[in-house]
Amino acid sequence: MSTGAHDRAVLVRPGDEGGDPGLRRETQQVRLRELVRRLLGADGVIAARLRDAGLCDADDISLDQLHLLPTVSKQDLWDHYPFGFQVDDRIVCVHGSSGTGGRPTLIPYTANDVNVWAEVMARALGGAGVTPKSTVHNAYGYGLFTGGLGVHHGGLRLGARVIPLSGGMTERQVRLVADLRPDVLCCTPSYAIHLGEALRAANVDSSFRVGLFGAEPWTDAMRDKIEDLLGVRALDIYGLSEVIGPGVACESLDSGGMLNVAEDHFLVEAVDEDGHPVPDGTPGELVFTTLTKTGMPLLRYRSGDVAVLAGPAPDSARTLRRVGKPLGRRDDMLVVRGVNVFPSEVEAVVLADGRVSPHYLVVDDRRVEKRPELRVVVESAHDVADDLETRLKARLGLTCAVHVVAHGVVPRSETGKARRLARWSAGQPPVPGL
Ligand code: DLL
Repeated sequence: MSTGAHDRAVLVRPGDEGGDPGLRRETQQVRLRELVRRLLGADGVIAARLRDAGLCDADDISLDQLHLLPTVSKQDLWDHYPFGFQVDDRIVCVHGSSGTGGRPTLIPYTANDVNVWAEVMARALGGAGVTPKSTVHNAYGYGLFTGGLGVHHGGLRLGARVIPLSGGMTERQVRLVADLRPDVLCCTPSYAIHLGEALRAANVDSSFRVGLFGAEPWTDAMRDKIEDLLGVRALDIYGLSEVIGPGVACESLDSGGMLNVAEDHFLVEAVDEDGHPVPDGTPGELVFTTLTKTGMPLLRYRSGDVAVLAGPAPDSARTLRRVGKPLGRRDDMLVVRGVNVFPSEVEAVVLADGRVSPHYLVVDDRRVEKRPELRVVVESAHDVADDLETRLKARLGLTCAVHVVAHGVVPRSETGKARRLARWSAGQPPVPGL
């Protein structure tokens, strides 16, 4: 009898995930007009912008002209905090992200929105080979953060057995891995490492076959570390609360290292800094339109996340457009002595070295204004500094200072998103001994 996750991707909704792209485009067109009709009817912030742009009738809009319509930014959501973008009062729950600078973003969901969310998350899990026989160890935080409940809704929709661990209390998590032998792990990539190390320390074998890791940027080098530590297939899952939460895009076992976008619900574009579309394969900021959401639907939301777009995976039953592993947020991109660097590019170099642990910190040292330095703190028992500096210089075109510290010095986070970047302009170093 087979139990748990399959080693092949399951199509949960063949007509939606595997349907003819031409037909899907027709559906998107219909849904786009319905969305614009809803927005104009609600007469809110987006309606005012549409009218200013000369669009007063939803029937006048076509997919080809989408890129000409006004966008919405995170600043707009803050300016109209808490619910200025809500257009339907049948709200059943609220989620959000803690955000930077202490400014939260709150997202109201209708029952329809929760239904869409469960649907796209069930598809994401199915693509990872999760079946109704699977046991899902869900260590994403439950709460306002969308990770925990998003996976939960999707797991239930699929009929899998979800264990709602939430974040933290790692000892108890280790205990339940030993007792329940879950085959699917869902958590941030940094917590996957933390849990894997805790399992090893406790002499508990990993029972996981597949994992869906996201909520923070991570590289293929990190993937190798996680796969090695936990014996899993490690897949990337992406999403943002403004759009729905996890499930906007997710790798499947057969998606060739990129993430399938649930584009029948979330239309995706990639644009340059001036908002102009970039061709497939060129990194751009992802812009999302929530075609089917009703509580707080967004037209052309600028996510701040940078990634490439591509067509469907050649050998997959899925016919969805794909997005590459997100490189990072536009506002996390460092400009050091004129060179643009995403912390994830540093990760790719650092973790490719087998002598370095997966715990590292990129420090943007601005103490001397005229001479910014990029410092990279790594944990290793070896003197890897010279090698890494040479490789970082080759990859980034930038001289970095690598500092090797002992195991355990770089701060870990048991809950929430990993902090990979520290900005240092004065005072104490972000890590002792720097
Ligand atoms: O992080 C939703 C989520 C939960 C996604 C669980 C995946 C798994 P927020 O807290 O609103 O929502 O944060 C959204 O996190 O704009 C990205 O900058 C970043 N992010 C999310 N997933 C990835 C990923 C959730 N796979 C913000 N790779 C987004 C890189 C990611 N960055």
